[in-house]
Amino acid sequence: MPKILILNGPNLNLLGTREPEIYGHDTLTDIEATSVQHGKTIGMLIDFRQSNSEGELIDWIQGAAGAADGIIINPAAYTHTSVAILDALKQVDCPIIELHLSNIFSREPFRHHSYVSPVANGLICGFGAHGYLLALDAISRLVSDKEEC
Ligand code: CA2
Repeated sequence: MPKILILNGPNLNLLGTREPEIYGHDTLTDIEATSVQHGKTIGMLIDFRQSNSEGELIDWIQGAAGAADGIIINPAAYTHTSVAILDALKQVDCPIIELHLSNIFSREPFRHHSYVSPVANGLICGFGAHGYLLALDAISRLVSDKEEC
């Protein structure tokens, strides 16, 4: 069964507690549960993680080599700042999907640029928590043609 690493960046552990008009009412634990369930339905094993630390996210990306078949990443604010996450993702050989709950292009101009997009196979944004399921459907297509990272 293909293994998919879902990575979540800083402050996403606060989901469901503040700014529901932007990020929705689901907590990250809710999103993990629906992602794991959807993975089972479509035949993929989900490893769901969150960190507030850039270094830890990079360690996890590096650790995906040979261990995961695809990466879905919501880098949160690091989307707009992190050359280090870009460099780590460049070393990854498996499909990568960039994911955001909100539509970053309808928000402040500083959110319109992503360091991750150039190395992602595709970008899903603006669909709230449902975006995680859309990303799983999309990556399941991509991994069928690919080897591990
Ligand atoms: O829309 C997304 O998923 C973002 O990646 C979320 C990031 C933001 O910096 C990106 O531009 C877009 C922010 C995550 C912060 O999440 C919170 C959730 C609840 C309360 C406070 C922060």
